Amino acid sequence: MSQSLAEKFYFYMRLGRELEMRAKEEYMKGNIGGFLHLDIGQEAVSVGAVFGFGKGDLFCPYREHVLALARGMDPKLIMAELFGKVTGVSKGKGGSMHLYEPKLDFYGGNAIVGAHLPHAVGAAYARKYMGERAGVLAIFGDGATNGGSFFESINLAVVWEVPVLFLCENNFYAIGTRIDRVSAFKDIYLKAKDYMPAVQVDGMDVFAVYDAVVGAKKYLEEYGKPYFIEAITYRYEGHSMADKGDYRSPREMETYRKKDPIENLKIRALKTGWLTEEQIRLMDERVSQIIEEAVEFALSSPEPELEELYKDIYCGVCADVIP
Ligand SMILES: Cc1ncc(C[n+]2csc(CCOP(=O)(O)OP(=O)(O)O)c2C)c(N)n1
Repeated sequence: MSQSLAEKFYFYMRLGRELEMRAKEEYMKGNIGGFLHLDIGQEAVSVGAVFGFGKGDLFCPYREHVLALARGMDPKLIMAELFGKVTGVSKGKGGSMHLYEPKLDFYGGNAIVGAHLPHAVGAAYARKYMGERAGVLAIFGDGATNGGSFFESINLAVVWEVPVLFLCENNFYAIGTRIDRVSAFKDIYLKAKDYMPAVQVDGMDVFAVYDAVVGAKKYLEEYGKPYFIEAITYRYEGHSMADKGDYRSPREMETYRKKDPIENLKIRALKTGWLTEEQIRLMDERVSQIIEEAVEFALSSPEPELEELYKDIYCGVCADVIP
């Protein structure tokens, strides 16, 4: 069991990191525009959470590339979306913050901090109303827990008794603002613990995240009520491409780089015999090839036509009023 999980975790974390390193490069070349928020350093949370949760609706923040990959989104469709090409998963009109695919129960990519939390509670309510037992996973940053929509959502999830797993990626910063300047609690799970079961895990350890999420999912299924996990993690890059992230001390950054989720999984997997050097080499090669193909696909895809500007904005009757 641990062996196959280690293989899957390593592959997806590596794929995520490689996709984002390449996206950073392509951004600097001018092939990607708009916002680009990288998950580099935080991959264990994204991968551990998505695989631990299994089936169910997923509501994500704008730092969602690795979450989408782990959910099964094609890297080509992700890369093309970042490039703003018509072949992208959101037809090139959403970009990095708006990867969206209902067929994968993947409901964004949301740009407004905390705005997807009420959506997650609403989706869980709808599932319950229709007699389904599926849970909903809502992922957000520590900064989001200072906003009203966070408290409204955890409150309503308790009142309505709906199975939402609230998963906070605590990387200690909301853009350049450090957590202790804006949050009453540095341990974010304390904000939720009077509402629902709430735990804190090491978000740099993919197995720890996975185990916690598997446990939480069982709780959702058994009791049909919400649950809260805080994963302690760290982003290596700035908040987005517009930010160097140099408000953090070199010592702090070094401390977390030593906890690198991919390197540490590799060391552990080699030591326990879950993976061999050769298996890792083959996976690294395969990842490079997939990313290369994704970039070629994005580069050779066309841009959306001008008429596309007015499509997919309104649905139903409202669509008629658009020229
Ligand atoms: C409602 C709202 N307020 C402000 C912003 C601007 N903004 C974008 S990201 C961000 C920081 C969010 O930090 P956090 O929730 O910790 O997530 P992280 O970026 O660390 O993953 C802010 C304030 C926004 N997008 N939406």
